[in-house]
Amino acid sequence: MDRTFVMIKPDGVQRGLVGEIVSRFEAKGLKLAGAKIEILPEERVIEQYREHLEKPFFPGLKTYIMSGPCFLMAWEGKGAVAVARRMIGATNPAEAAPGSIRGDFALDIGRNVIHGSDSPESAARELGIHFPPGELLEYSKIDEPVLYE
Ligand code: IDP
Ligand code: MG
Repeated sequence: MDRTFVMIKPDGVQRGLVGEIVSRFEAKGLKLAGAKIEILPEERVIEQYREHLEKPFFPGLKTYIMSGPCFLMAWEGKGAVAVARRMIGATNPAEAAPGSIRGDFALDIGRNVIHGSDSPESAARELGIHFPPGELLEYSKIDEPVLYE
């Protein structure tokens, strides 16, 4: 099964959106393999966003991500990476489709509530940054026989 890394950013945590967002992924049928609330240290923010280090928005992005607790999750299921990205919506919430998380809960590209890995390779890399070996669980869930063909 595919796994993806999803993180509710500090604005989402402060705005009380953790339960709503977890609910959406659960209702979709994805399985939670790991979750924790954490204030990220600088090294892990830099690792997470290494492709953006030279971008003009990076200093602001780093300050934003470290401004308070994030809620980190590993979600598992068929096509989990692409499915989660679609549920999260476009990077700029002003353009994100209604029904997506960013489309429903945000307005500003610099405060877009949530992160999701953009490919299976990024997912493996990002899960490795934030969840040490052994922290992600493997278990069966009672809905699996009716969820999948
Ligand atoms: P993504 O989160 O949809 O994958 P990326 O282009 O990878 O989008 O950008 C990573 C994060 O950097 C965004 O989610 C957003 O928080 C921030 N970001 C991207 N572009 C801008 C910008 O133009 N201004 C401010 N923040 C930005
Ligand atoms: Mg990205």
